[in-house]
Amino acid sequence: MATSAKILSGPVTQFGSDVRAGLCGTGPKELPSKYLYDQLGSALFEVITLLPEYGLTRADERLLRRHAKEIARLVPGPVLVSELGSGSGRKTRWILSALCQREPVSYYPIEISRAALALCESELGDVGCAGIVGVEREYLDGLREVAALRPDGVRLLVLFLGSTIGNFDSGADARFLSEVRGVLAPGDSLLLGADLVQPVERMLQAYDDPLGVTAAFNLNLLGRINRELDGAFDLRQFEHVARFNQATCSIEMHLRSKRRQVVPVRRCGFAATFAAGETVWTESSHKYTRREIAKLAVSCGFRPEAQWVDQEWPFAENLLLAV
Ligand code: AVI
Repeated sequence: MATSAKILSGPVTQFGSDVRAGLCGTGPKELPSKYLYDQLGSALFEVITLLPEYGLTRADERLLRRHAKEIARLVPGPVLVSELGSGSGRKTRWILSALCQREPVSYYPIEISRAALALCESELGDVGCAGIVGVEREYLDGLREVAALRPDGVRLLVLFLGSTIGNFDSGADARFLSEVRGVLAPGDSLLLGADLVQPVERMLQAYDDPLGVTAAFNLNLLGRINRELDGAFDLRQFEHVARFNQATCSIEMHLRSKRRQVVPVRRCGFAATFAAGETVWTESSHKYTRREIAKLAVSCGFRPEAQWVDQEWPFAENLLLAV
């Protein structure tokens, strides 16, 4: 079938138009990494966090558990806590519990997925003194709403954990942190988790595990196109590729076409043509240096207050004060 073949099409969603733009342009093919997280993708990501090769999430949680009291001491109260991307809420309990020992705290997780918010509310329901209000919004819209709700004299503590900051394109991390800073007032804080650079082989193993869970997580994006956009991807005709990009200091995930193929995406009314060996870039995961995080924070209007680094897996928890 030629690329221009006419195919029955229905109403096109944002997902549909992003898929068309990513697969039909003249340049290298790419798909936004946020689409990796449908229900199946989110479940696969939860499994990734349990893999022996992927130490990032465990390091994040260890740091929060070990230093929660100190973090609570460094964030003067009264405080309202908001989290960008709550995930399962498992890591957040340590911080909330520590803060709640001082005074009652309200917690506003911000997520575009209602299912994730529900999971987080049930995970943290027993923390006790924390009132939990899920905010089903994009990060910045949600944060603006939460900031507008804060009573006089109450500071905001924003949690951005798990090194999601590393999934922004190069330069977009700084733009995003500057926008977060723009919503905050001087004296508010941001707790930022960031994965650090380590030997390339170890980083590659974390994104190309022998069990194939990360491969399934990546390939599921094509499965999602099949399910939601009536695509005709044969997942066995693509393979997961993880590579280290030295220039951007990122691990990249790609999907490589095993042969030349033309794949209709019927609901969007197009077909994508792949050459043998051609790749679709699906995610970048930037790895930071400790100093880079401090420089980034300062350039975005924060003062680095404290940094904790895990002993087993190079990961940094950073407490940043809005100045
Ligand atoms: C969510 N994010 C920080 C993960 C990461 O490590 O970049 C997503 C992920 N992709 C593959 N494995 C995990």
